[in-house]
Amino acid sequence: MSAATLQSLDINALLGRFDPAAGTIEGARRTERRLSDLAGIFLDQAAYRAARADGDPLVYSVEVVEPGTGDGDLHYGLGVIHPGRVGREYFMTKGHLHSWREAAELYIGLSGKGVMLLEDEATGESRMLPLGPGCAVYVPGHTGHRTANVGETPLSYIGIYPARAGHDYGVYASRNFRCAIIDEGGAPKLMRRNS
Ligand code: S6P
Ligand code: ZN
Repeated sequence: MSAATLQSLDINALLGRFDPAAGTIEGARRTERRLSDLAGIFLDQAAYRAARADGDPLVYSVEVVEPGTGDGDLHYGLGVIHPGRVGREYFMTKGHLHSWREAAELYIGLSGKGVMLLEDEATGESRMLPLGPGCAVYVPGHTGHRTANVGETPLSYIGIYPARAGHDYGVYASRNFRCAIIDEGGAPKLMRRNS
């Protein structure tokens, strides 16, 4: 695959018009994740079953722009996580590592109140960082990342990553992150899982 050049990209690839409230970017590819897509990631399984009995709400959406596929190209996505809880955990993303493990990513908070859970793949060391207006989070390579909405309004953010990063969901589908983010007295807290 050859890298994108100024001549080969049309205006829709060069100019991204986005709406952080709607979670849309003109011409972007959209993915939606509902509560039913997140089975098994929450600590409190009874609370998950109770929430599912009530329906299947939209938990988050991502709209992705992929202008080029060369090694030096960038992709970016606009994510919106809706407010909600399952037990003491917040609505959150599935979370992933990049298939090309070296790939870093920059998250820029646009609205709402969020946190990111970062997990070093080699050591398992976990950190929780704030994400919201005025906060950017740098996710280094070899680092699993998950985002949670810890507020009462939609959390929107943009994530920018190398075009060749790819998404590896397999690791956390089989063993989940080592830590969970739970609501403790109205504030998010990082807590080690037992399993
Ligand atoms: C992509 C970037 C984000 C996520 C989004 C949803 O590298 O990290 O756009 O795709 O936050 O999370 P997930 O884990 O479902 O892809
Ligand atoms: Zn990522």
